[in-house]
Amino acid sequence: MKIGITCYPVFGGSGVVATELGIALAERGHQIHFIAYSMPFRLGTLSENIYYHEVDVNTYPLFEYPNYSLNLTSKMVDVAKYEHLDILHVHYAIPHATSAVLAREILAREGIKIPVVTTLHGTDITIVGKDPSFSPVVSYSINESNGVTAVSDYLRQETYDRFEIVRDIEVIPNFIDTRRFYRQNKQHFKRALCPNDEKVLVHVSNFRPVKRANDVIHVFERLRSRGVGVKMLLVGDGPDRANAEHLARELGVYDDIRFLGKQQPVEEILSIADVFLMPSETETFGLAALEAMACGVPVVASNVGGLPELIEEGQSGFLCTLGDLDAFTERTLQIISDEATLERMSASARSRAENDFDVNRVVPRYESYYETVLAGESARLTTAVE
Ligand code: GMT
Repeated sequence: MKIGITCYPVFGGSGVVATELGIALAERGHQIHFIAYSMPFRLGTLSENIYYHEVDVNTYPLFEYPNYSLNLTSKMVDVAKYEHLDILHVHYAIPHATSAVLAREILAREGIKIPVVTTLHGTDITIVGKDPSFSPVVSYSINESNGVTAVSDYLRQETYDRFEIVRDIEVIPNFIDTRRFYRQNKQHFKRALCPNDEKVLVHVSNFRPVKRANDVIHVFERLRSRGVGVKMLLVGDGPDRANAEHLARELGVYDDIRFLGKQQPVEEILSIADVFLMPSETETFGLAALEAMACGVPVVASNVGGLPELIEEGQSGFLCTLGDLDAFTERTLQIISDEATLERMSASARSRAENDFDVNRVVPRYESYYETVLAGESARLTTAVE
């Protein structure tokens, strides 16, 4: 198949999933055309079967605000027509699904048929979608797509609850390349960071308020004040990073925390971690947690959103009440204070990633969904789903 993929190419879970999907589909023999405003950051070098088409966000003086959505639509029309695409797969409802639906209608006038598959990732529904003025556009773009997928049961239900949806939504979870994400031997790195054999806590996020980065600092401080030998690595950057650094200084734990900023490859850092902390207010899936699990790192996370679909309580990690810092501290301690527990949970985390979320198990589900959509069999319901 010739597949056009559009995503936000910068740091962020939806861009990562879209890029990894394109790479995996290309390896399986499909021709992939990324259509985005910059090269997706996980793409690395282009290879056979992978093409990149840049969307120019023009700056003509009359347009005080750049017309990203229309520039994207125009590029989709162009690429679909001249590269003879079979399908457009967009990640994120607005504006990507909206642009794709418009491109499909424009192409239809020229006798070119191209179905649109939209994958919902979460913040397009749970955060952006909260602005009521976007609601009709989001509903329209979902309803008018030829196929729609969501990354968890939770997100599927949220979409039905928040919007006027009159079509089916297929759940296809996120996935991980377990050949790339595995526990590597990074003992030299571990020894340099932990001269006294301390345990290592890791948090990876974009430091937006929804990630509750300050909770991670509080948990660390509580462990330190109980005399537990721990260090912490914080990976990523965003609006709350400065707050978190400030809090760490205020609580007197800054010297035992490393703020590493945006890092590639994250799997090397995860390879020396003992526990991954994800105290988020919501997560539709929690891709960063899955990356940690594939590297054999148990996760202590909030019991919210799609996280219970990923983390099996007491096996690959623990789920705590949102904001319950005592629970987060106790559960982390439970894992790191007993070698047998740590080893057992580390092995369970890896198995969970391999057995249920490996790229080779999940990507074929996208392929068969494309076939369903191309055959015109994805259902458009006649009434809204409750
Ligand atoms: O994590 C983010 O805030 C970025 C965001 C995105 O849309 O790029 O991530 C969402 O999609 C990821 C990929 O499907 C999910 O793994 C994240 O859980 C989800 N984030 C939230 O729901 C907050």
